Amino acid sequence: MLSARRASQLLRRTFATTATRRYTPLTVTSPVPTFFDAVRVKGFEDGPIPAFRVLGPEGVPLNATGQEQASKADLDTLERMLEVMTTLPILDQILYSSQRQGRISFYMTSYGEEGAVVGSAAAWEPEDEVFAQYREVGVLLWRSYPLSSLMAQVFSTASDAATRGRQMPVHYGSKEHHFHTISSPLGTQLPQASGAAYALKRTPGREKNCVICYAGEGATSEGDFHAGLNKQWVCLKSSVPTRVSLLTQYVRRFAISTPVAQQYAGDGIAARGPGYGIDTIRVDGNDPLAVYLACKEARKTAVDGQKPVLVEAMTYRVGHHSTSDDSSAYRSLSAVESVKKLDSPIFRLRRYLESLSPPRWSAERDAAVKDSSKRAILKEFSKAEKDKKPPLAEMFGDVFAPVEGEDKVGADGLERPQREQKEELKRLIEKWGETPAWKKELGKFEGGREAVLKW
Ligand SMILES: Cc1ncc(C[n+]2csc(CCOP(=O)(O)OP(=O)(O)O)c2C)c(N)n1
Repeated sequence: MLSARRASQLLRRTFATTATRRYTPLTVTSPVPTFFDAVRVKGFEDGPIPAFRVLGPEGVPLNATGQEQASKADLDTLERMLEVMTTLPILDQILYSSQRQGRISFYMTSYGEEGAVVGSAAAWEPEDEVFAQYREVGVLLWRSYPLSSLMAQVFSTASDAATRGRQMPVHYGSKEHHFHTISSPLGTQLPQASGAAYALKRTPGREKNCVICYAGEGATSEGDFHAGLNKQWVCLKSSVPTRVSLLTQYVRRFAISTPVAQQYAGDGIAARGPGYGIDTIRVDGNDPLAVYLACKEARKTAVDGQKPVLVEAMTYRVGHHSTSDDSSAYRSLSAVESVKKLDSPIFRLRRYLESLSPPRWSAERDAAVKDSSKRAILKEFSKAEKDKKPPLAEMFGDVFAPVEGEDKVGADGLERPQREQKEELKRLIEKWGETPAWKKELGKFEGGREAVLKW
């Protein structure tokens, strides 16, 4: 134990030395008051931060420089990217309609963002730790996450290893695939990612890995975004690609119904990177090739340079926010249709691969990929739909970590609030369990009503 006097001496000495070490004399001064409100990029001083783009909307490299950039991408990787990007809308269509039919409770699609999600996923190493928001199932597909696990999560079955049937659909997680379980509250993943980056830095053998954190522009208005970015200055080992809806300044982008015009007043999210001393790039998120190249470079900077990187991918959510949303209430359907027609990331990459000599994609290949993906998805869908959910007792566990010697915990390992909830459920099931509606629902859980009566 330090005496108060000794503690105050130490404090004074610490502050004194820190202040001396940190003091930097001002080297650049201005004789007149100079205010500024924007980040200026060399060569683009007069306008907003430029977006890196290789392929135009028709899938053609912009010019000779674009051609040179495009040639840096490995063609097998681009082909696999297109396979996954082609599979995503099929998965979305099946799961979205199944929610509409009442077969699952909730869903969120990736429509329009396939290039930003899969293009970035392809740039990471398989053991890089991913903290996603919720619209990045494409990263899991890229990492060959089994469709059986995906369906188990969506249908909350007993085989759902990540969330044991306790979470809403799309809250995937897989230790094996280095994909941390999704959290619903916006921004949660940002400080978590910074913490994980710090842990990686201290873990022998993980020196060549980094942490990836995805966030939409709505999430970047949370305080956790700023806490996370500031913390990365210390962690020095992660990259933060954010998804920001939209490609041109004329199409509106949304966080549910909040348009970007109400989300921030500055030049997007990229403008914030330099404020935290972070290397930053803005990329056309609907150009999968540009996203891939930018993220590869970002990863190299993060790992070799041991520092954080911010990648802002400008894309557009063409689907509704979720199955709980009807976006026609806040944006015109014709605007959405025109983005779909004029700025499809899938079309861009497909056109590019078809135009190569020899071609790396064709109408036949496209049809074959769609057909086999649909079959594989439907097979696992049908199986998971029939699978039982975990026993009802499962829902009460894992709320609090067990504390050794803690007498509040009962024989079943539960704390008082969970024990009371469990008893209440048992009471209700004893009373109503035989009514047709309850009987039908209880039949979906392993052990059903009988298991509950034995509690
Ligand atoms: C802390 C918190 N506030 C509000 C919500 C409700 N909410 C869920 S998603 C969302 C919009 C997020 O938009 P964005 O980050 O741009 O991602 P997008 O859905 O557009 O991909 C909101 C407000 C939430 N989940 N958490």
